Amino acid sequence: MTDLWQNAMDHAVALAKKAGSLVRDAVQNDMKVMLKSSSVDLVTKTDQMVEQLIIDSVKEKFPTHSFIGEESVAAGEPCVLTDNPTWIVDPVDGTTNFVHGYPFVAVSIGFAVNRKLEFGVVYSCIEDKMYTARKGKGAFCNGLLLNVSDQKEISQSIIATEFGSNRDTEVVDKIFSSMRKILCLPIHGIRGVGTAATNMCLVASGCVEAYYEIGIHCWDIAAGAIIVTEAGGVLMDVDGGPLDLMSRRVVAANNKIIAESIVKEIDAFTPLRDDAPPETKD
Ligand code: LIP
Repeated sequence: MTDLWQNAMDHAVALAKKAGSLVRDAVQNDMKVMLKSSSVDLVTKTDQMVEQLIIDSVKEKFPTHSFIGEESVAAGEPCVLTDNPTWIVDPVDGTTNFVHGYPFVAVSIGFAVNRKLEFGVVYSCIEDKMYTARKGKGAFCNGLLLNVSDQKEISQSIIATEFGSNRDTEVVDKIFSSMRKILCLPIHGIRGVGTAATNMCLVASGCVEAYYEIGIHCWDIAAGAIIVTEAGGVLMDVDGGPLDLMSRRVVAANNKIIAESIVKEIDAFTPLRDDAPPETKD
């Protein structure tokens, strides 16, 4: 079994490289932008083409494995995590960045067995940074070992977050309220590069202490989650409970002290779960 997952991880790295080079080539050329859940939830031909390339290759090499992909789910495929080995894929994390030529775009491939993450691969393709982690084996960027920051003082920390793609004023008010409270703790600063996967890799790299967001999806965070824990970090829900990949809420931090300091300030809300029955989704 162990060798099989290593084989799958090697394949994920190769796929992420190939996908990343397609994404890099398409930046600023592929301007065919389409809309998904709202006028700010964007998708391009490249997202769809890259996801199809990954699915086809995974199906050929690992025909019994399951697949959850951002664009397949958008096209009506189920989003349910079972015990079966499952690839959880965001072909272009940071689609808005991609469309605008803002230079942070990642291919994110997480892999879970028995609903537990076994490995994660995030390729920040404009920067040419390949982040990888395998359960129990550490996290790496371009082959160099990653460690989270050892900072324990929230007042000495940088926190990453995003505004997401929900523009309901109630939701936007909560996002700003949380940010305001966290900023005024005070902390050194708030950052966000427009891709959840890359934000999580920055936590793993030790240059931001934590990342939190409500409204992300399992494909945005699956790979980054194991990269954070393998770099020594912690994951939790925004209410301080255990992370639930399908809940669309995440706190990833260098340690529990920093994670809990943030949790106290977040005005939590509960988006519709990724695995909610299709008839409950718009
Ligand atoms: C995006 C995330 C980003 C988040 C957006 C969106 P996409 O993923 O990575 O951090 O704020 O809501 O989910 O749609 O570019 O794959």
